[in-house]
Amino acid sequence: MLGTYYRFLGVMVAPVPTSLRDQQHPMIRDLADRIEATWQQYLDLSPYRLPEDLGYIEGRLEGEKLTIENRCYQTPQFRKLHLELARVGANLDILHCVMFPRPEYGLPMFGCDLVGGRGQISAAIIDLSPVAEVLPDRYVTALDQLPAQAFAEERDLPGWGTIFSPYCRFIRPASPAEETAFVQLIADYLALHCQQAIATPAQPDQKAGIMAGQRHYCEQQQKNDKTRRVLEKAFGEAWAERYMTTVLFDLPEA
Ligand code: BLA
Repeated sequence: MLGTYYRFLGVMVAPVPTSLRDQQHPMIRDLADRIEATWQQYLDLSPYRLPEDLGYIEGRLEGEKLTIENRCYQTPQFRKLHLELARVGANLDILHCVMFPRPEYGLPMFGCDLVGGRGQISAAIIDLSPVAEVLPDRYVTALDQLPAQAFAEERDLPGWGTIFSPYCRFIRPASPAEETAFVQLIADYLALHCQQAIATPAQPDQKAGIMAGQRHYCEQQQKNDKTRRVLEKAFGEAWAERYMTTVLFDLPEA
């Protein structure tokens, strides 16, 4: 997380901390800033402890350095807010974000992923995914009120993507203007979700069904071979399995 130490008046001085995001694709940097600002605007954040060794991680993928930086919070409505930035050498830039509601709250799963390399974002995905058959009515009403957005290159969802809602958008941005528009779209989904979440009462009697829905969401996401491959090549199979099941898509505790 820290840059290299430098010498000042003959003593070694700790550098100003730099964040990985300052080196990443501008779309990733902008979205990371928007996500954190929106969380702070609407939610009552407190720290969330990741397993000791999994906050900041470095590995090697085909001779290139893989760096992962995690930011996690919890709130009264969410057991975990997870924002992850990752970079492989200068070739692969990733933003991954998932908001896990507490099992007393019948809220959908907010998830987004930006994947890019060599100056181009190849995959940009956003969804509010239901943990029941369909999204709550008030989400449908609010999502229908967002301005319609067209993008030149819509991408097809993979086979495991049955968890996504009809409001899921998966694109390859065709221009900087589309990158900006997609960041705005994600920010709109996020603000809508935070507003809904803080207005939603807890439903302790629905806990079992909500947990089953979250478990299904996580199990499907764990089938994303593209994510798994990147992690396996840098850290090995067992580590990738542990990371995918304890940090990226951990199941709610019974
Ligand atoms: C795709 N995810 C990808 C790709 C890579 C990663 C390399 C392929 C990019 C492309 O096809 O252009 C890698 N993503 C990662 C890694 C991490 C990550 C290493 O988050 C974390 C360390 N993925 C998510 C979430 C969603 C998601 C929350 O983490 C959706 C809400 C979706 N990523 C997603 C989808 C694809 C993808 C749908 C395309 C998969 C495919 O086409 O097979």
